[in-house]
Amino acid sequence: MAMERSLILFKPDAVQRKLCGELLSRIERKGLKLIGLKMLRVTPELSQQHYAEHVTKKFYPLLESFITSGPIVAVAVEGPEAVKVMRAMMGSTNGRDSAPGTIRGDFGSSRQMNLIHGSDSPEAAQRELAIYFQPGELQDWSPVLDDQTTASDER
Ligand code: IDP
Ligand code: MG
Repeated sequence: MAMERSLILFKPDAVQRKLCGELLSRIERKGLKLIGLKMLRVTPELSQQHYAEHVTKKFYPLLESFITSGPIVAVAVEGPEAVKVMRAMMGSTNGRDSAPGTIRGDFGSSRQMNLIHGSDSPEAAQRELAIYFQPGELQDWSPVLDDQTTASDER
């Protein structure tokens, strides 16, 4: 099974609404391993780097102004198929379309202010993790409960 990493951001709306604990708790309870965590303020330059694929889109100016509007929390997670697992937990982009039970489905109704970012592929995760974390800021550790939560062929 592919052990993957993903870059997760709790966006400024999640910080403002004091939902960081709730979101982190969902990630931990799902069984994903936290390997990096920090609070920071996204600059316009960082936003353009992160959202390179969206910079030329019509909605980008609004997105940049939103993502730079306040502090965010960056989380690096690791686990079997972590990218897919996180995207499923997040729900679809627009909170109005996201299924109940997902983060975006449970806590929001906006297409832009949708609380959380998660890498959409292992390749994107690698690129995005390098933007937000120095290699030395990611922790290599083995959860002692692994043998209670995952079979040996899933690790
Ligand atoms: P994703 O976060 O689900 O991967 P993307 O399409 O990659 O969605 O868009 C990145 C972010 O840009 C979204 O999470 C959302 O905050 C914002 N966004 C996406 N589409 C729109 C739009 O049409 N209008 C305004 N903001 C948008
Ligand atoms: Mg995306």
